[in-house]
Amino acid sequence: MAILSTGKRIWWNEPLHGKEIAWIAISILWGLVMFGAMVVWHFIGEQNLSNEAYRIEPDRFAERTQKMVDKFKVREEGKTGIPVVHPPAGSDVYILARLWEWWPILELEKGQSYRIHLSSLDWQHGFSLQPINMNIQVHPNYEMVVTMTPSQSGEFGIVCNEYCGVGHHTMVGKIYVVDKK
Ligand SMILES: [Cu+2]
Repeated sequence: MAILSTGKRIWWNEPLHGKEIAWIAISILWGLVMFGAMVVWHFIGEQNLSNEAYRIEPDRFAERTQKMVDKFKVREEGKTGIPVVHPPAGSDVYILARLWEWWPILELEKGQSYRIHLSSLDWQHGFSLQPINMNIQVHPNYEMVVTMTPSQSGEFGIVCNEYCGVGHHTMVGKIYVVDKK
């Protein structure tokens, strides 16, 4: 036995009910509102970054990071052996992500701008600057470039917020912001 009686089987020829048209209109309009909100929120929400992205080979990115470290290393972090780098204001600064570290540690000056380059040498990681909560996806073969101007001095943590394996929770980096020398 059919679910519908023979007379009602050609349901697509039935005229639309007024209420149905109203709901379709509401959902289309709401979709447009949400679409517009994405654009508006970029400007007033203070959440989305106006960052740039470029293709780059992991080896090339590692090379550039190493070059910066060799040039501007000022000390090592405690007994960890991780270099702390104090790059000149306005320069290109590199932080690489790999299993399981953010390398190197940066020392930036308050009120100065830096072009921060982020990329991964292995697989996807998530750059999350705390406690400001600035978040950027970090992928191998792409570099994200974002201009940062630290507005307060102190110690800032970088955590990985994309699960990247057994050492994920230990993937913690650091940025020092110091008063201008
Ligand atoms: Cu990670």
